[in-house]
Amino acid sequence: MALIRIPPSWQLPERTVTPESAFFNRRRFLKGLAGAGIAGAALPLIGCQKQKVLDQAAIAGTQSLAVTLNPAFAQVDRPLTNELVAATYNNFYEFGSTKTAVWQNARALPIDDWKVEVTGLVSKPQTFDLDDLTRRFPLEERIYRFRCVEAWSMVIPWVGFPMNLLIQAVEPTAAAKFVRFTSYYNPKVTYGPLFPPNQFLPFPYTEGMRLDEMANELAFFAVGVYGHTLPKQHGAPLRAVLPWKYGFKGAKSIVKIEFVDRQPATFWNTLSPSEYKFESNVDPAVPHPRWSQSQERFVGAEAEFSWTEKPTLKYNGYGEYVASLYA
Ligand SMILES: Nc1nc2c(c(=O)[nH]1)N[C@H]1C(S)=C(S)[C@@H](COP(=O)(O)O)O[C@H]1N2
Ligand SMILES: [Mo]
Repeated sequence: MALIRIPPSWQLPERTVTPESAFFNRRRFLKGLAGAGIAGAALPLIGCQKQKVLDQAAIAGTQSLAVTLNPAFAQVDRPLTNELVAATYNNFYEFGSTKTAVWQNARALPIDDWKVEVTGLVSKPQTFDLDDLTRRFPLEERIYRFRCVEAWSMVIPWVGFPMNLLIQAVEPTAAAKFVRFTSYYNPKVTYGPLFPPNQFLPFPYTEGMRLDEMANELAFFAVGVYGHTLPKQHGAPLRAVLPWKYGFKGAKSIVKIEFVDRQPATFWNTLSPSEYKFESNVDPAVPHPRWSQSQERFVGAEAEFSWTEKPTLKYNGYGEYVASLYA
């Protein structure tokens, strides 16, 4: 059992407040004027992160996966994030906007008998269950940098398979130019940052990318992390991992994958297009409208919530793989 100390919010410098959450809270405040009861009830979510004792409960229910580490992605220039820190500091707005509480709320996600529908402009549309995916596509482990648009970062060992294998299996037609991912959504389970009814946010969570980006070697579907199946808060049983893009591009708990001919509408881009671009490649030279992206807080090398400042790298350090996509 590890003891994790989350500094009270008054100990955090201003720049460490969580901007995606802040956006939600601001929005909740504005929209909440129309429904003051809901807004009032939700306000205690803000700034109540004190001390928290962590134990293996955060990764309970996962099953170990036998995998080999892909030598091309065997290490980065910094240590792995502590598993229990990663498992207790999550963005998954379907389960609230308090990062340290998502792992408990996400226990409600029903992941048995999961189905992923692959549809749209493909020659072989198919609905996969999890066994189909893991039997058909050999699993491998990859250690990737992870960079949230909020300027914190981690290093995570994912288990999964390259997205390109799925592309080959469903054979997109010549008309397919983009892909869109849709996350699980059921307002009875995924009540989101507002208490229901939640009519203001464009759920279900959707994300997307160009087809040639999806075919890039780095683009990855994760079914596991740290050598076992994904805990629910990380987006079980299947989530996207795109390490050269900001973390919000990696949709969690995917139920649908659609191949389309036009750039699809996506969750964050719909909410605030100037802040959350469709492309959203990590770039230290392009500030978010409300904060700089030149530095990041690398989180969790210790078994507690702590960070070290690091310079942000263009494409999150993956330029040799992806820069040619944007030439
Ligand atoms: N469905 C869904 N996917 C999501 C999110 C979300 O709120 N809902 N948050 C995104 C954001 S902002 C980040 S930083 C990562 C966080 O992944 P992690 O909690 O596994 O570290 O998930 C991304 N995928
Ligand atoms: Mo994020």
